[in-house]
Order: sequence, then structure tokens, then C-alpha cells
Amino acid sequence: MLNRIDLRGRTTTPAQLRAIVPRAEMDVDAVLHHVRPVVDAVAERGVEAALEYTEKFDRVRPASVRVPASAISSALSSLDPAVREALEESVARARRVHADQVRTEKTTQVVAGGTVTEKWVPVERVGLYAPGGLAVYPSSVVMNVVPAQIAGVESLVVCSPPQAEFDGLPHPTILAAAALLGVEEVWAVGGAQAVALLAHGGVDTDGTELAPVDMVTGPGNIYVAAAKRLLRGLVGIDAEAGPTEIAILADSTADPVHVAADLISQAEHDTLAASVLVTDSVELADAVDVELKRQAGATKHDERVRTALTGKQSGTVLVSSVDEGVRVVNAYAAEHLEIQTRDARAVAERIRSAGAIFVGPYAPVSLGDYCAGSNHVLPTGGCARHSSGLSVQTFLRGIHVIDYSEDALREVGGKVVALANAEDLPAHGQAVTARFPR
Ligand code: HSO
Ligand code: ZN
Repeated sequence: MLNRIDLRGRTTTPAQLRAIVPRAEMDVDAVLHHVRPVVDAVAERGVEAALEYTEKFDRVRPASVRVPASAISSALSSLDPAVREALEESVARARRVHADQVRTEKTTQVVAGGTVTEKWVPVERVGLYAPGGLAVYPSSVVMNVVPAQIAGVESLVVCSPPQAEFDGLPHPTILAAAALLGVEEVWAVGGAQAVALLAHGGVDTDGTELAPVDMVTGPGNIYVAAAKRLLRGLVGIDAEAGPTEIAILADSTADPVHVAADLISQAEHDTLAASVLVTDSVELADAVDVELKRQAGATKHDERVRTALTGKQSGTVLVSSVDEGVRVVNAYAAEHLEIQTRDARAVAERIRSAGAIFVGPYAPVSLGDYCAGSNHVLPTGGCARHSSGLSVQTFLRGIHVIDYSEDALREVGGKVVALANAEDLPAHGQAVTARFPR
């Protein structure tokens, strides 16, 4: 079922590996020309333009962008109690993990009379995007809101596309998740127009202000990614999320039933999702293929899953050893990486690049999607080589506070002057010497 790539006996550099191992492509540049007019129109005409695009793309026109408080609270009271309990558990675990990410202010005594303090200040107003396309993701509301709240963000707005079947409101489970987290502001707007409206703000249909945000985070489709690219700078963004990816590094001890189930679980997101098995065992690869066929036939979204698994973004990579497998997955830098090998913990310790690492037979990616306590908004497309998933840190700014006494400045003044002159910026030096006329 999966394409097979045989790397045994080949010597490859990390750069070559990145080109060889299959991956979902997302050509954001190719859609920029569609997205720019949307962003420009919302910048100019605000809510009016956002609602026009909403009608065009989502085929529904909400009465107002801001969802009434009564709709948010009633969504929570009508939520299935089992789902509510599960969401509460998800929130509690995420809060436990993210609370440990809080940074403490540190003061460095550089010299007598001279200190530099790094203080951490939360971003003031944040817009969190929760997609509502093929699936709706109340879990993503949790994964965005929890770190932002723990960072101390004071003003939070959750944005999600309006749904025709729910009278132009976002999906009720999205509203319920927001209510559960204590989020009071939800906007019924999605896609590129949502990112643009968050960045520029506007005036709602009833005349109330929709204040612009300082930062936009959360996953979305390619149009959301393109809007983030166009608006980055005016607002901060987390990452341009691409299609989801799972890589599994497995040896002959792995259970093909589990491996196949996990590959299918992420293929379920999107026909473009990438499911990659890296193994030194041909027997396992064969057994996983058999299992994929069996399980994919029985799963609800079988079409979508099969398209993702047979697409060129998915495949099995045969390697000659687990060591070589480690090299492959490090080069690949998957959004999610499972280690299903002997001594999985020891192997996991050698992983340098991945959005998140799932160790051993009882840590499937879907645990992390919902209930591990870890965050599921993670870097895709190889961005795990340089970036991390969403965390409390995402919503904090580190500000250096420089405090020097007269003596401490005088003592180092000559060095400032020397460096300023070396850069041919003598006025920089004079800003110091002006303080010490003699
Ligand atoms: N695996 C997705 C997150 C998700 N899964 C939400 C289910 N719901 C990207 O990390
Ligand atoms: Zn998932």
C-alpha cells in the first residue's frame, strides 16, 4: 500500500535524505495571488469585506462576527457529558505540562553597578485560529488557549469558520471548548479573511469594535498559511502549518497492528497528510502493508485515508539498521515521530529533530493529539529542524532591562567609543562621552 524507498547500502547526506524521504508539499506562494486581494479588502473595508468572503467561501453569512455570549454558554450546557469530561481531562493535563514552562525573570550582575535583567512579558492580545473544514478541532482550541492563558495573555479571541448548519455560528464543540476554557470572545470567521480581520480589527455589524490582535496562532489550511505569511510583521505568527505528518521508526519488535493504526490515524486528517514508516525489517514493512489494507478498508474515512497513504507524500523507507533509521528521521524532522523499537527510550534520546517524540508501544500520536498533556500544534514540513511547537514561550516576549550606574558606564565607556569608531558611528561614542565632560 505504501510506496517503498530502499536506502539500504546507499550513503546519503542529510540534505539528500530530506529530498528522498517523502513529504507533503505545500506551495503557499502559489496561492498568494488569491489571498492578497482578500487580505487587502479586509484591511480596507474590515467586517464588510470579511463577511463578503465568508458568504463566498463558507456559504453562510453570520448576523455578526462576534458570537453572542449566550451561544457560547449554551453550547457548553448542551455538550455531550462524555465529551465534556474528556475535554476537561485534556485541559487539566495540558495545564499541568504547560505550567512547568513558565519562565522566571533573571538578573545578571554583569559588573559592579551594572545589571541586565531579562523579564518575560506576555503578548497583550492574541487571536487563536481553530479550523473547521474536513473536521472540527475543539482539541486545537485547548492546545492554543492553554499556553496563552498560562503565559498571562490578557485578551484572547478564538476564531473559527461559521457553519451553515449551525445558523452561521462556529461548530458547537468549538464554542463549548472556548466556554470551558473561560474564553469570552469568539469570532465566527475563518480562512484568510479571519487572519486579516484579526490583524486589522474592524467594526462589527452592530457597531461594536473588534479590536486587532498582536499575534495569530493555530493551524489552518493553505489559505490561512498564506494570510499568515502576508500579515507576519503586522502581527506575530506561530508557524505556517502544513498537512500533518507522522513518521514511525520501527524494528522487528514493533507490532504491525499498532504501526498501521497510527499511520492511518494521521492520514485521516487530510488526503495530503504524510504517513512514513522507517524500518530495518522487511518483514515488518510487509506486515504493516497487509494491516494497512485491512484497517483502511474498515475505517470511516477510508477514501481520505487511502488517498493519503498511497500519495507520493507517504511511504516506507527501508534502512539497514536502527542507527541508519535515526539518521533518516533526524534529517526528516517529522511533526510527529514514534519510536517503536527495542530500547525505545535510548533510541528516543538520540533524536535531535522532531515536533514531538512518542516513545514505545503505548504512546500513539493520537494520545498526544488529545490527552497526553503535550501540545499538538507542532512544526510541519521539516520546520522541526529550527522551530518548536506551541508553548507558553510562544506567547512571551523576553525584554532586556539594562541598568548601569555612572561608575559602571564610565568604566566601559572607552570600549563603547572604540567600537563606535570602528563602525564609523562616532555619534554613538559621543552619547557616552557627553555624560563625562572634563
Ligand atoms: N494531529 C493533529 C492534531 C489533531 N488531531 C487534532 C486530532 N485533532 C496535528 O498535530
Ligand atoms: Zn491528529
